[in-house]
Amino acid sequence: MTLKIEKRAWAEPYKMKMVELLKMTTKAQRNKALKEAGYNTFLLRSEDVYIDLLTDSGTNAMSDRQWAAFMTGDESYAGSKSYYNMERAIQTYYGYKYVIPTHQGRGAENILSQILIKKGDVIPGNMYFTTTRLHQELAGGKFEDIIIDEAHDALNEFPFKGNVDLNKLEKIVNKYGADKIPYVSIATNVNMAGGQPISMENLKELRKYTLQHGIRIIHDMTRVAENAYFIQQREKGYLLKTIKEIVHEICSLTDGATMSAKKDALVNIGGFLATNEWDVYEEARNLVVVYEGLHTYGGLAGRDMEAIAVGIKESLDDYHQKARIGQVEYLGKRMQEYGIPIVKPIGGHGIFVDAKAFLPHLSQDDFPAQTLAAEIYADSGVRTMERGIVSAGRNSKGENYYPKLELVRFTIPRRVYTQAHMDVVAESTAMVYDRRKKIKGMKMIYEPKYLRFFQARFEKIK
Ligand code: PM9
Repeated sequence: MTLKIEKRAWAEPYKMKMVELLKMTTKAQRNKALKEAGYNTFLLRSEDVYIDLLTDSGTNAMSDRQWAAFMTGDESYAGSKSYYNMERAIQTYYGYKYVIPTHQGRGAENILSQILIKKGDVIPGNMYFTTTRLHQELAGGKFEDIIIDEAHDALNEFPFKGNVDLNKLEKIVNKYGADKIPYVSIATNVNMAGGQPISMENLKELRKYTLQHGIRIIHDMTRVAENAYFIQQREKGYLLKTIKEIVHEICSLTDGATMSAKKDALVNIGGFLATNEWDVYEEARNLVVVYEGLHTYGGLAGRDMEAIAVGIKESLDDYHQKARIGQVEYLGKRMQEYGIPIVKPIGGHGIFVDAKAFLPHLSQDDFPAQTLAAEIYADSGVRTMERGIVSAGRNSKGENYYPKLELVRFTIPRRVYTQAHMDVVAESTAMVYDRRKKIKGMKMIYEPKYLRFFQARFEKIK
């Protein structure tokens, strides 16, 4: 009786009932596919991909209970009972009063931005997100980053890099006036910072400040349960609280939300807008019919709304989040064993490799993260995504943004891959790291007008 194990292993709270077979490719096939895709991993055909870590968006495996709920979907055009089931889940678990379904997160962002933002308004937020900022800009607003400085430093180990710097917010309020700020945009588990959480303490301080100035907080709750897991594990006083309780508390500190249910809520499509304000709801109910569909389906089938209702509940299970984030940590630690530079602390939905540190001989104009994502695909068929200068796009004057973080995101879909898959990913990245000095950059040869990272094309620098 002398065996002592410091930290017992995590494992998935499910087993497999069905598997999806994958095509294995040769290096020559992958090089051809890459060239045809203009060296943009978004333009690859998924059948040419072995392990797909492009995104955790809509790529989750649904549970047997979600598939069973799918069969109960009520496909009535109006007043579907599936809508009411989804509405009840959102009201019960998140606590928001009014709910508008949308086909995915950006559908909710579009409607909300049109309702709340006027030309000349300013929207402070804890780091930009691509679609969110674009909708704010299209509605006539301007995004201002108020995340703490630590978030822009890949190596800083601060446990809550999603926090807001209240001094930065105060400067913006003083400069523009509170009446020019329709809301502060707060993401839980900040995607572009590397899946980094905001603390409850910081959110409470922000709530206090915004109440004093009559400013709303709109919550991008796409990965709220992952944020809650970090609060439970890292913040004083939360270890004995459940993820369900923490999520409810987070939402209670905000006035409304947009959500891409394709992430935390464990479905393949769907989203919603939620608000506690009747007037905003009333406007959204009017606008949703223009862009999405009637306010009781918003572009979704009844079966999708049933799956979301069940997925929300499953996402709040403590064992689920422990295994989910356990897997992300496992990949991060494997990469660290090989000395690969990654964003620290390890975040919630993936590992973010620091492309500037990986390829220090490339300038940001040589697209180091884009280049690295292409190299990793060529090595092993593992698909990742650029989160750097290409994703950041251009400002209103047409100049490139130069984000401090130039990252490749290895995003892990929920309940899809095994630990052995993670080993393959780590080894492949290590092989590319080993020959990093020989890697040359790329130039952009086609740039679309909006969200260029999705469709831009590149060529290797000879
Ligand atoms: N995020 C992601 O891969 C999918 C599209 S962008 C590559 O991370 C946040 C924080 C997101 C997000 C999507 C959306 C938009 C809003 N907020 O994709 O429209 O991470 O459902 O959601 C993606 P939809």
